[in-house]
Amino acid sequence: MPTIADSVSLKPVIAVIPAYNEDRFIGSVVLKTRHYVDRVLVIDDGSSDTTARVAEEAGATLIPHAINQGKAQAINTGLQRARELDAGVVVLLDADGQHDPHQIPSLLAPIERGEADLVVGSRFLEMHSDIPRWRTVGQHALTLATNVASGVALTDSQSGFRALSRRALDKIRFRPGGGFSMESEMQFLIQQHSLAVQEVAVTMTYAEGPKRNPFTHGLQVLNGIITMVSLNRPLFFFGLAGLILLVIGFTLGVDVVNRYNRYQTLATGRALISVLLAMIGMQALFTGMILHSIRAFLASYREA
Ligand SMILES: Nc1nc2c(ncn2[C@@H]2O[C@H](COP(=O)(O)OP(=O)(O)OP(=O)(O)O)[C@@H](O)[C@H]2O)c(=O)[nH]1
Ligand SMILES: [Mg+2]
Repeated sequence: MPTIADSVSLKPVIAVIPAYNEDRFIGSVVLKTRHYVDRVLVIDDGSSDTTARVAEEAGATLIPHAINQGKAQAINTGLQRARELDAGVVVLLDADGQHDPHQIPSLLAPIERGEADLVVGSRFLEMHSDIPRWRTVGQHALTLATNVASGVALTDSQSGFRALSRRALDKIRFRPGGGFSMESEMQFLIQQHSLAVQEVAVTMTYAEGPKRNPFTHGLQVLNGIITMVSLNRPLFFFGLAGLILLVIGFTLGVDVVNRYNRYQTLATGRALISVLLAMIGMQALFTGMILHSIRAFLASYREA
C-alpha cells in the first residue's frame, strides 16, 4: 500500500522514536507515524512495562537497550541504525503522544525543497498549543540560554519533534550522558557543522501533567548547556564572564581612587572587592584563552 512518504524524494524516510515506559501511547504513535514514513524505529530504553511488545505489534522495528541509557543515547542508537539503513531523511518524535504524526509532512517539506538540513517543530511560532503558562516560562528561559550559548536562534529549543536531512544525519551524534539536554546540544552541532536550520509551527498536547519535576528537569538541561558551552565555545563562556568581572572590578577600583582623592580615606571594603573581581576576571579570561587554544590544537591534530 503506498504511503504518503512515497511523495518524498529523499527516501527512505525513517522515524526514530525513543521510548521509556510508554506502553499507553506507543501503539497509536507508531500506527499514525507509519502513514507518513517508510520505517519506524522504536528504541526501547530498558522499559519495565510492555512498551517493546506494543511497539512491535504496531509495526515498529524494535531496538532494545538492555538497561536505561537516557534519551540522548537512545537517539544516538536510532540515528546509527538509520545510517545503516541508508535513510534519506529522519524524523524524531516522542513516544508519549505529545507530537502529532499528522504534522510530519510539514516537517519534511523544507528538506524536500532542499532548504534545510534540520527542521524543528516549534510550539511558539504560532500559539496553537495549549501549554500551561508556567511551563512556557521555563521553556522560554531554556531557549534564551541555548540561543545565547550556541549562537543559533530558535523559538523553541526544547522541541523533540524534528526532521534531519541525510547531511545532518551524518553529522549529528550526541555526547554520552547528554540525557535531556540533547535538543540544546543539537543547536551547538548546527553551529559547529554549519547546518541550515528552519522552524515550522507545530502543536503539542499537554493533556497530562509533567512526568518529571520540571524544576530539576530544567536544571539538568541548563547544566548540559553550561557543559556544552564550555566545551564548544570556551573563549565566549569564560572570556565574556571574565571580561564582565574585570570591567566591574576596574569600575569599582576607579571609584575607590576617586573617593580617596576627594576624602583622603581608603574605602577598604570596595578596594578589596575590586581587586578580587579583577583577579577572578583575569583568571577566567586566561582560562578561556587556554581552553580555546587547546581546542584549536586538538582540532588541527584531528584534521592532520
Ligand atoms: N530512551 C529514552 N527515552 C526516554 C527516557 N525518558 C523519556 N524518554 C522518552 O523521551 C521522550 C520525551 O520524554 P518526556 O518524559 O515526555 O519529556 P518531556 O516531553 O520533555 O516532558 P513531559 O512534558 O513531562 O512529557 C518520550 O518519548 C519518552 O518516552 C529515557 O530515559 N530513555
Ligand atoms: Mg513528553
